[in-house]
Amino acid sequence: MKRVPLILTVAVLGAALSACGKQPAEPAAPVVIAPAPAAPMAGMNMSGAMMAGGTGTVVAIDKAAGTITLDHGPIDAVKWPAMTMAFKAVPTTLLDTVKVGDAVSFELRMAGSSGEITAIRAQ
Ligand SMILES: [Cu+2]
Repeated sequence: MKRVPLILTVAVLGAALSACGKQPAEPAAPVVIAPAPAAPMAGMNMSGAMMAGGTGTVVAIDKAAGTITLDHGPIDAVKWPAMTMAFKAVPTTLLDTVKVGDAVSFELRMAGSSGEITAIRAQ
């Protein structure tokens, strides 16, 4: 008679603990863009837009779309792994300053889940 409640208590406690333990395992958003005023992050400039710099290789330039596709290395400021992706270039005159195959360094102004290239130059 006395063991049943004890077993139930242990089972409930165990379930609660395992549910609790799953919390940190939930996938976090890979990139947090919205600047949190209470917790300024490294790389944020005075205007509130987050800037991030990186290096990579120009994979493609799309003048109609105004984008430069970069095979870029990790960007620590926004916790991005290395990847290949297209960025809008602002101003679009940046499209003419590099060519496919160039090893480049660049600056991004974070916008939404991506960013805009605000500066780029061949290394
Ligand atoms: Cu990327």
